[in-house]
Amino acid sequence: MNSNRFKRQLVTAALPYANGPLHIGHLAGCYLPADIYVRYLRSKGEEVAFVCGSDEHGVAITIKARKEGIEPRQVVDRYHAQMRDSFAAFGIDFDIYGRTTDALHAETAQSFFKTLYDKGGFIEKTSEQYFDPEAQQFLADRYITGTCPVCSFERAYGDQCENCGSSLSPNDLINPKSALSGATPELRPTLNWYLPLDAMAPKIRSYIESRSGWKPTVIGQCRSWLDSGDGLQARSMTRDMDWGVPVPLPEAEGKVLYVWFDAPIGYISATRRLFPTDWERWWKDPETRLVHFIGKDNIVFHCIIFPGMLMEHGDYIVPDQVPANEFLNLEGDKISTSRNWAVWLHEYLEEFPDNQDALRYTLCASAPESKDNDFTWKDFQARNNNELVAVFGNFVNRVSVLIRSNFDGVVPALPAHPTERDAALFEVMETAGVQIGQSIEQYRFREALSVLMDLARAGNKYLAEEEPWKQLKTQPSRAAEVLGMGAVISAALAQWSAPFLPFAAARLRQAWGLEVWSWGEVARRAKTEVPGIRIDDPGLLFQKIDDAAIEAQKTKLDRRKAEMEAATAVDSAPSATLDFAPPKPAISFDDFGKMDLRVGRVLSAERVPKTDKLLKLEVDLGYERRTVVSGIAQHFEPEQLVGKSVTVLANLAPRTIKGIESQGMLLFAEDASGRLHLLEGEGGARPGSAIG
Ligand code: B3M
Ligand code: ZN
Repeated sequence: MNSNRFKRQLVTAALPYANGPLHIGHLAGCYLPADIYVRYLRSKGEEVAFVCGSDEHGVAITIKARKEGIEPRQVVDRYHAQMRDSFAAFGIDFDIYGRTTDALHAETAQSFFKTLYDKGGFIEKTSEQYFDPEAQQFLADRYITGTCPVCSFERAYGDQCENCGSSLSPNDLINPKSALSGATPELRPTLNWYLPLDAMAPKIRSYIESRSGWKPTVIGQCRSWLDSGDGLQARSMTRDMDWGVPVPLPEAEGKVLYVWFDAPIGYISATRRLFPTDWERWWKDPETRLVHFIGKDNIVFHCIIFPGMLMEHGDYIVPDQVPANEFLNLEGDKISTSRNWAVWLHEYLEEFPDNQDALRYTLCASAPESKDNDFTWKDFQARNNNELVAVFGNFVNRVSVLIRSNFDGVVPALPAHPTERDAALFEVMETAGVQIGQSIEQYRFREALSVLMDLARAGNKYLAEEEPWKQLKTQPSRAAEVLGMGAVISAALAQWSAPFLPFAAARLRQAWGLEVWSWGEVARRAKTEVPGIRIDDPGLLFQKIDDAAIEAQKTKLDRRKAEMEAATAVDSAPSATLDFAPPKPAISFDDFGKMDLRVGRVLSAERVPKTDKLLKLEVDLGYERRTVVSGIAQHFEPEQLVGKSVTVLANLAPRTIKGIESQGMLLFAEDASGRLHLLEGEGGARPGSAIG
């Protein structure tokens, strides 16, 4: 791998969708390794920019908004702020954390699109897409539900069946329905702009084959895309949607850029925000190395589609490295936002305050670098207690305490005549710095971290063999030398641990009054500059985590699992075989708040003459009486209702039915066969009680 031909590095981490909080899988998948890489490069004095931001477009956002009955804008504002804060709290040190709803982003993405368009880089194609005649809009795949052709699950989505995992297209669904209105969607023709990936395949293939230093998992996925049955297919870069960057063509009214077209351009627009005047050298100078940290589900977009777009455009450099990670599981199960199976970063911060390094450490030590890996709370505790506390923390603490209590806090001089053991320890230190750096440059962060810990281990072993606490009485001059050695190793650890454990490293450096040293100079400067300095107490660098804290986390997960199972049992048992009315579109809280729902008691009920369906009821609302006409005569005998409590929509505008003014509406539960039922338990509430 030849990195010398580059002058600077532009490092990106995938833009997370702003539709939910961040969890440990995000951190382990790309943000932590990217941060370690960047911190290391900075400490070498390299010119580097670290760019990220929120991905605020796409169906992921509109679905979330619909679920909550709020606007997409509110969703992205909320989660953008939350994600930005979580990243900052964990020390993920971006130079910029932008957002794709930034106006500068729209301009950047539109102009990129326009350049490709003017070059004839798109194919215009009319295709038949599902359209919701009630909601009057085209439907994204996710907005179409129906029966899975593979497993017959009745609530499969147009892009995927969550029951059997098959990936689907909306046309595969049996009995498709719009999730917006429940209507049966119709196919209607619509014009979209396609990137001809099929025609671009040879160029993309030679790009992939000319990469060096890529992980086998990444290259493997790329080849399987290129070699799959029909090879690469043209892919539409526009969508019939109203949330996104508008397609900058007059004939494309009501269409936006495909989120996977605009999101990677988010890296470019964020760089423009960061360096308004000279952003181009980061994107257009072949001496810039572009490195994308991502998770494995984003490989095709970063290794095939985005490079294809960049090559087609012509002015840009292409990604040089795409160190994608595999997935992190949690306690043996796939992390899942919808099933709430995750360790959320904002919750961790509350439950383990000031202990971000412990999580950074565990996630790096067991990062899914070459295969999926599992996070367990037990492992987290063991790594924290047996490695961070018992090895790293213990070593530094012993050196620090002994120097402060016996040498007035002044680091003693190094041995004038080093023993073999002294020399061997320094040897370990010198090679550690080189090895950690090499491993990081090859994106082997676990290996880098274990070399760092081996240095702390070597320090501990040295202390155990020399026993300076005994030498202080028997041979004080040797004790001084040993502690001088220990202080030098501690200072090196303070510098080299910074990419991994930035909080502890900063605390130690501060207490000892050490500046940040350039990576390659650490060993030399530690030896020459540390003896003679006065050190303060850094306090305990790491805190022990007790069994109770771990048990509490496991209990929380168990509880969530039970809740999840209960929910799916209710969901799938009878419901899967029954045909419920389709869910209605979300309403806002304000809409809900306008409804005046009350408990009413039926005082009398009688049939409305010459009708089959209508009953006329007198209902006591506590504060007044109402006459209500209700179409329930086929479900209840009038006398069956007298004395019963019912739910009344009390502020529905009066309507005259068969000459009777109906002053409200009664609500009942309807089962799958269409029969109405009184809600059990309504009997307890006083008439007039508000429901809500
Ligand atoms: N937001 C997908 C994801 O969060 C997408 C990444 C965009 S990177 C340009 O997994
Ligand atoms: Zn299925």
